[in-house]
Amino acid sequence: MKESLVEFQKNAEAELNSAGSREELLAIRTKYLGRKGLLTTLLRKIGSVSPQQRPLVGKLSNEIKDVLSVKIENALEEIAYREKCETLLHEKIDVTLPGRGVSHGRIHPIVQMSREICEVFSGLGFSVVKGPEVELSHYNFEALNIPEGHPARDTQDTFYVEDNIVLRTHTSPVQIRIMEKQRPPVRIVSPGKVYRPDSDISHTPMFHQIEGLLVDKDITFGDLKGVLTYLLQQIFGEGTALRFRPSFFPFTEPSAEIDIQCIICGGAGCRVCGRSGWIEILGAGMVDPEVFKAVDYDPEEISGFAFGLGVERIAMLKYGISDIRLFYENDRRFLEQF
Ligand code: 2NL
Repeated sequence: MKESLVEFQKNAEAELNSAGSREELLAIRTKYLGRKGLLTTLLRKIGSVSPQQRPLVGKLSNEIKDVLSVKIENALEEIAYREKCETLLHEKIDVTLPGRGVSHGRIHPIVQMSREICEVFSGLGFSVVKGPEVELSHYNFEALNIPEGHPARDTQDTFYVEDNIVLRTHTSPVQIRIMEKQRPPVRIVSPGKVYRPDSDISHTPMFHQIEGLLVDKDITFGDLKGVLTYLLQQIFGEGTALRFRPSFFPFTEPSAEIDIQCIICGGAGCRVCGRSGWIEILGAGMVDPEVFKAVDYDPEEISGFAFGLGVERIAMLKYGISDIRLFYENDRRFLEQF
């Protein structure tokens, strides 16, 4: 029995020494030490050993089992170590390579332009006010002296949500809502998105508008002229020449359109200004008494001026952009210039 065990150990070690892979080592462990392995088979014959010898044989078999287990364990670890070295040798990481870089967003040029304009008015004591984009037609039309049947209310010019609910076509309704709640003096500008069913190189169905309103005792057309001249000189430069032309809006009387001297050709005449040398930039006027009556202000006691401008239009002129759609294509090569 003892000889069989020694022989068993010798065979197992010989196989172990020539084993090169993890699979071979595992197979050897199963073959020699497994539950149905050779050692188990050998020990079944312990019955034939004399009772005095049995403990010695038992001890020897345990020692052999331990020695073999440790050798297999060590050989497995050795293989794992070699594999790891191999991996590290091939999977080199170059820690000196530059990183991927974190790109950051920026404020959209239209929002930048809108903030720049609002800041001019904040400096003059105006408050910046916001309101809903889905609006009752009362605030978008009636209160602004645009009665039912007026062409501006046509479905050609307005997005209707329901019979009496529209996407606002200007930000004036925000100002009507403020006047309803607040007595004069009122000094506000209302920036925001507005909607009209238009689409070409100078119109998008959504665009940004800023309207302004100043109401107090004794406000005159001279105040309008002074404030808007100051605005345009802040935005386009001190020397910018302006032209005030008579015009018409249902909500102002008298009304004016304001042109700046063409900043592309300096007034000589070009494609941008239609050879006239002037570019329309603002609409404005003295608030119509009908509008004051709609918000319960007394037109005999107070007066005011109001104006409206398109932010995209101003940004296009200021930065020489010929197609409004560039603002809405999200091409980073365009946006990153601002
Ligand atoms: C334009 C013309 C304008 C107004 C907007 C206004 C607002 C109230 C009362 C009276 Cl609450 N008027 N806004 C006045 C004149 C012109 O906009 O061409 N916008 C792009």
